[in-house]
Amino acid sequence: MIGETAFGMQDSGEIRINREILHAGNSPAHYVSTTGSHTWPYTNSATAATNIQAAVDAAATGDTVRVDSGTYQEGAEITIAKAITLESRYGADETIINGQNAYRCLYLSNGATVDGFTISNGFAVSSEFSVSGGFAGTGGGIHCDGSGTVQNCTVSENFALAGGGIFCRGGGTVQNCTISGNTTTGEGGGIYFYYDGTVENSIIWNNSVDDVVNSYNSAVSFSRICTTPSIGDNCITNDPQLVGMKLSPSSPCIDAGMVIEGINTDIDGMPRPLDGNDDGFVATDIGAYELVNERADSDGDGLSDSAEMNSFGTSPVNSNSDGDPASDYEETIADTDPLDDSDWFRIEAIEGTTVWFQTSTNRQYSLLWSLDLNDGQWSSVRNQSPVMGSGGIDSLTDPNSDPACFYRVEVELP
Ligand SMILES: [Ca+2]
Ligand SMILES: [Ca+2]
Ligand SMILES: [Ca+2]
Ligand SMILES: [Ca+2]
Repeated sequence: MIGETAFGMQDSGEIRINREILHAGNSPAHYVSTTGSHTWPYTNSATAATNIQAAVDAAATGDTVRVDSGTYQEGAEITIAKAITLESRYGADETIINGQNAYRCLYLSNGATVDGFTISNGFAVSSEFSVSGGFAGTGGGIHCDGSGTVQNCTVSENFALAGGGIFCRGGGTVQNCTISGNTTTGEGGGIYFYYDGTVENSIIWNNSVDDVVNSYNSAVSFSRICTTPSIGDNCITNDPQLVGMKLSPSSPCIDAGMVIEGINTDIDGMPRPLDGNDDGFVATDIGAYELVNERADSDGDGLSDSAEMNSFGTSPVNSNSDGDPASDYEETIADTDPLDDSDWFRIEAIEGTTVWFQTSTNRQYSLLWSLDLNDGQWSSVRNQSPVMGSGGIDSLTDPNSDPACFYRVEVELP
């Protein structure tokens, strides 16, 4: 077979086309799913790649690779050597990159970002240089080579000759991560910096033989870290009281962290910051997880954070989740949909002394009247008891047509 390339005519019995190095047109997102059809360029859930590396290879600078829940064991380290974002769709608890105790989990360079994964069982022991160019025996979980950002990840049970969890060589940024239970036989059980790097709002605790090594005391910025011994500004050296990788309610990391621009959820997609110690002030927790305090009402709308997330599905950091004229609290009282901006309790029409309004079968309604809107005095209409809603448009009529007045409908639990 004869073909022409930039180097002239070539004669070969075989032509190989590696399309995976080409960008797939206008496809800013590429998908990964264990149940995908693995159809290049993996631009939706149905055609998703079944391994992360394939979708990374199909992505171009600025693209995002979105990964469905699952455990990804790809038989070799995942190399991301371009400025793309690899993110989990449903949080780190459900999205695991597992090195099978045989190879490093992730290699990052050239501005790659990883967001929302559990990184575990990575293994880096070779004294050789790896295929990707980095030191092969460093960073059992993740190796950042010159750059790379790791956000909202837990890094645990990884092993390397240096930097058991993470190794940063000449750069690398770690934000809102919890790094615990990693091991090295050298230095930097949790994380090892070899010149330059940044760590913010992260827990690095209970790694062996140590947590953090900043070799040559180079220009690494540490802010709001929980580790020991103390390093950087506002370091917490007390036990973070981890339960698994989450915080216990008495952890010193609760409300002790910093807001990082562009990150407004925790590792599980929980909005942050929340008021974790119920002192009336919201603040980010250190580490990957934001703790929900059973009593706290972070947005001050009258509903507790836990009730909003577990019962109503409303935002614990927004007093009016759907932006309609009624607050989350008012909608729960009126039994309207707090996530539908076309649904809130209101008077639909008034004809004479009859008032029309949308009702719920779980609420009762009564008619109030006032002679003067300015004095704010409202009274129940005489000779009328509250009525249960029908679920449709209902009405209440004031049998007293005199004197002329204003009306209001009150809704309450029966
Ligand atoms: Ca908090
Ligand atoms: Ca609330
Ligand atoms: Ca709310
Ligand atoms: Ca609504």
